[in-house]
Amino acid sequence: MSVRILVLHGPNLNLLGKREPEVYGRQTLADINTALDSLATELGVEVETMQSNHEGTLIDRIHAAESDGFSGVIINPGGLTHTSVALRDAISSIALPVIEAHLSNIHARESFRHHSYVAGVVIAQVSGFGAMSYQLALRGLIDHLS
Ligand code: CA2
Repeated sequence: MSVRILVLHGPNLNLLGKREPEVYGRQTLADINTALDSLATELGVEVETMQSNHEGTLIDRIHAAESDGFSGVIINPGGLTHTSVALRDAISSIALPVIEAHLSNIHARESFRHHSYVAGVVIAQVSGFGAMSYQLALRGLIDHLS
């Protein structure tokens, strides 16, 4: 059975490509997911993607990730990055490696985006490469697992 990676997109990321293209680019979430699928095939792994605007739904998926058969998780927590102790606790409660991905460079934006609650409990943060942040996160996670 091949390695399976769970990719979680947090609140408002369903709006990608439809609003604020100057900040987040023109690619839609569907475009990002399709590109991730292609890279996964190239790397010989499987990805499952999921977007939710609800903190609890994301936390439930994180809790279940290991029993659902995933080997690792990539998450863009969206605005929850800067607010959610609960999301951090969920990530820290699982044994799987987790990578934090951001489209924009959160450290070059407003000061309230400079702090990430999850950064201390993930194996790496990829920030600022646009849609490619997810691709780099997948490559890094697969390298980490092998
Ligand atoms: O750069 C990222 O990936 C972020 O996680 C995106 C979040 C933001 O709160 C973080 O600071 C950085 C925002 C996601 C909302 O995306 C939108 C896309 C289009 C239009 C409006 C929001």
